[in-house]
Amino acid sequence: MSNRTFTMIKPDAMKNGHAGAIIDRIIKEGFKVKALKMLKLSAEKAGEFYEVHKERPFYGELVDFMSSGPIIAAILEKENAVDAFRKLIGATNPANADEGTIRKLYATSVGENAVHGSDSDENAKIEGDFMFSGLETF
Ligand code: FUP
Repeated sequence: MSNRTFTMIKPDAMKNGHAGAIIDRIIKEGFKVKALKMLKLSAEKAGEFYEVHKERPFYGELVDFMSSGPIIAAILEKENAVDAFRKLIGATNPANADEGTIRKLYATSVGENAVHGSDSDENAKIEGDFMFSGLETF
């Protein structure tokens, strides 16, 4: 089990002014920040990031949304990081997310759901390497 995961604060949460509260919550939950930056994905880069969803009906909207404004990307460290972080963010659809989770508190809809969290150790590594160079990772 790896102790790292990868997250993005998505354009809806950025636009709605929740980035500070989300980062504060993540740190208070015991995650250590190992990389962090604000950036805007091009449609091409967003498409590449979500390549696994290419055949899904929401792919076009997802790519448009994720390239619609700045995001904050981060690599986080904690014991059992992938599972612990997915528990903290809650279900993909905020309507189904548990009370107190980040998506319940800050997400807009299933498509605009405030934060990303890797779904496996393998993807955490792939996604972290996609967004950060070795010089930016601690
Ligand atoms: P999650 O792992 O919780 O981020 O969810 P998925 O990997 O299943 O989905 C990735 C992203 O696709 C979601 F964050 C938002 C988008 N999505 C939709 O827009 N509609 C859906 O029905 C499912 C996912």
